[in-house]
Amino acid sequence: MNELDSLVASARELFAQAATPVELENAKAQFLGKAGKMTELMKGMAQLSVEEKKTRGAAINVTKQAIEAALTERRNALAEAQLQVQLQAERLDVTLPGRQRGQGGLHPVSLTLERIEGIFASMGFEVAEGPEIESDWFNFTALNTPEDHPARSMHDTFYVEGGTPQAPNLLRTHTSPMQVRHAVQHVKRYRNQLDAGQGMPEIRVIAPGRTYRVDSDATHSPMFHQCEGLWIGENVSFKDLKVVFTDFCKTFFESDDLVLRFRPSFFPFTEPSAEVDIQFQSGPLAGKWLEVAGSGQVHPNVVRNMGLDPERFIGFAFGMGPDRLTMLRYGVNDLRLFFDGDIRFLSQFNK
Ligand code: 2U9
Repeated sequence: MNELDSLVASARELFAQAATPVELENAKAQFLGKAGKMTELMKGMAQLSVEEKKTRGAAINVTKQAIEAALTERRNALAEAQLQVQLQAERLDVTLPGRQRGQGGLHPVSLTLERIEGIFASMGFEVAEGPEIESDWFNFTALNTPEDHPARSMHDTFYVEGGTPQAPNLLRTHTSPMQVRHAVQHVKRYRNQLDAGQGMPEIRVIAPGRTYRVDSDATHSPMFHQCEGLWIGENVSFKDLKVVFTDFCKTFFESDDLVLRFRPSFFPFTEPSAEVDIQFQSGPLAGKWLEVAGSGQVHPNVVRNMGLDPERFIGFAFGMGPDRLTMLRYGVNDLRLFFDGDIRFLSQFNK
């Protein structure tokens, strides 16, 4: 092998040993750089004759081209290797399942409210919804709540801006004010008929929604839900309330195997009043009396505040706590779980 061929061979070898583009460029300098082997060869031509220069020059050129070709080949090989490494590192598995958008669901208490509304709607009750900021009149006075009742103290109720200094607006402490609003509207609509000595369709309405009281522990939240019901007509009796409420409980808890008990109680807006307890005859809650609602005959003053004559119209009302009904139905023992917003808890109700 002549001197030029071995130069090409050693260039190939050095280029092959270069593991990175930087090492390769350093190796290149040894051959093609200003102080490299090729420059040295060119300088060596100075003493040659014109004829010798021609053949030697052509041979050197071939050598140079061979070295350049070897360099290009190695550059490409290194670039390709680097690309492979990068591709491997950034590899995407396009066969993986895509990221799904989370599917939302209803809050357990909303599920309960929907159930309650559905059951009462099937018994001819309308659903009335309205303001959570109420006036003193609709929340207390119209409902026969005396000036000195503890519920009216700053200690028990959240007062807000608006209203009058003597009777500021507040976050409603029950949904009954909505039923007063509904009843007033109803009576207004049939006023002429009533004044002409004719009747009016019965008022049958439930008011579900958020209510607020200054209270917070394992069984009380400052925001809680209520669903109150009202039934007013000329011929409604406690018997009707018992039938409706018993039917409701059986449908709600999906069991015919339960009994109700009406226990005397007191509310300013009803007289007489009763707490409603239920007892399951079978299943995990069997035997215990569970308080599920309050009820009573609407107080004559409240009937009057709706614009009706209490001598002619009689009404029955009930109120229940959907939060507590949800706890009973699903066996949840801490009310706060419903309002902490922990998705691990809440998602269990939408399976
Ligand atoms: C009008 C007149 C009377 C609704 C009633 C109750 C008894 C009652 C509680 C249930 C659980 C409140 O959230 S709770 O603690 N409610 O005990 N509610 S009678 O009486 C009315 C409603 C509207 C016009």
